[in-house]
Amino acid sequence: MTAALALGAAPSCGGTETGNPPFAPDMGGGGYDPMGLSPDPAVESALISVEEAKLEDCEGAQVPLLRRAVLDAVGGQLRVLEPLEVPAGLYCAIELSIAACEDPDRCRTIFAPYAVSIDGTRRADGASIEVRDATRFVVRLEGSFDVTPDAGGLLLAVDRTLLTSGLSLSSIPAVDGVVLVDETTNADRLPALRAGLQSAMTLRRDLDGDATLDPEEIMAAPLAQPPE
Ligand SMILES: [Ca+2]
Repeated sequence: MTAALALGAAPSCGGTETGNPPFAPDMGGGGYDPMGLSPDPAVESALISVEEAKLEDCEGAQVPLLRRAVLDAVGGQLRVLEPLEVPAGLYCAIELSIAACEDPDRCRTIFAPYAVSIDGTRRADGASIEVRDATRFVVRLEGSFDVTPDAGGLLLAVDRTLLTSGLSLSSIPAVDGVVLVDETTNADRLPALRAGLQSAMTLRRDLDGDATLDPEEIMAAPLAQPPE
């Protein structure tokens, strides 16, 4: 009993600060291209629909952070329909359930019929790229980060050069000028899309509190990143 209490009080697993009321953290997001790199295909639209995000404390307990959000990795915006309150404290992971928002009553203000929807242009021949994934999957990011009213907001960041890098889009013949990847066409490429999104995402600190991803926030070390 004593040992368990001592473990629970260890600084690396501080958990929640008792006595502080739960609060809804400020959330934002966006996409970026690492310096000197440009994605091929050129990404013109990338919408990622987050059905639910959960924070995980350093003992593995999860608390819901938000529901029904859309991350626009080109427009540089995270729209959250349902922000939730969480206990202030130290957290060690964030899990995102990526899924289409299908309930018209609850999702009418966001257009997100797919879990992931990417439009772009293939540089070699100018073919239009359309990637549509309707299957639910989970993205997990791990790190050690404070979520408190004073620590600053959280940003979901997407490296756009990694989004489609595993799909081998250059090897798919265009049909009427379009390269389509969805549940019925070139569906064997969709697992690589899900792996690509997992590798492309990080959790960042919103240093200036404007809910958008700024260059200095990309230069700073991420709060949480894909597990090794
Ligand atoms: Ca910012």
